[in-house]
Amino acid sequence: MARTMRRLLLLALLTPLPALAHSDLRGSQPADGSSLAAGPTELRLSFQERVQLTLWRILGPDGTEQPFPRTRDLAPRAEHLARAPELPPGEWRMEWRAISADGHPIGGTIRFTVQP
Ligand SMILES: [Cu+2]
Repeated sequence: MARTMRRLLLLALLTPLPALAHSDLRGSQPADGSSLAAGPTELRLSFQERVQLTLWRILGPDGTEQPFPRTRDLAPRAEHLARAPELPPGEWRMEWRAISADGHPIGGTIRFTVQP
């Protein structure tokens, strides 16, 4: 019994804590679920730690990608900025993928609406 308890304790000590795991998205511009009176001028992804973005794109209502200029510097950083392309009214999706500070792949989708 004592041996089992010791084993469980050891297992608990060796199991990594999720809180120390990967860096999550802290916020974005546009914000997820937001409804904008006009198209955004700037795009931003903010993370808890520095991450290396491997994908960042905007998809329109019909699923086509709306290209926007990215910096050539792909260094890991906590804040990723870009000048927004012209986004006509409709429902948009901003997709991103990154390598988090702990080396794990992370990703997400931000949905927002540009009002007519
Ligand atoms: Cu992780």
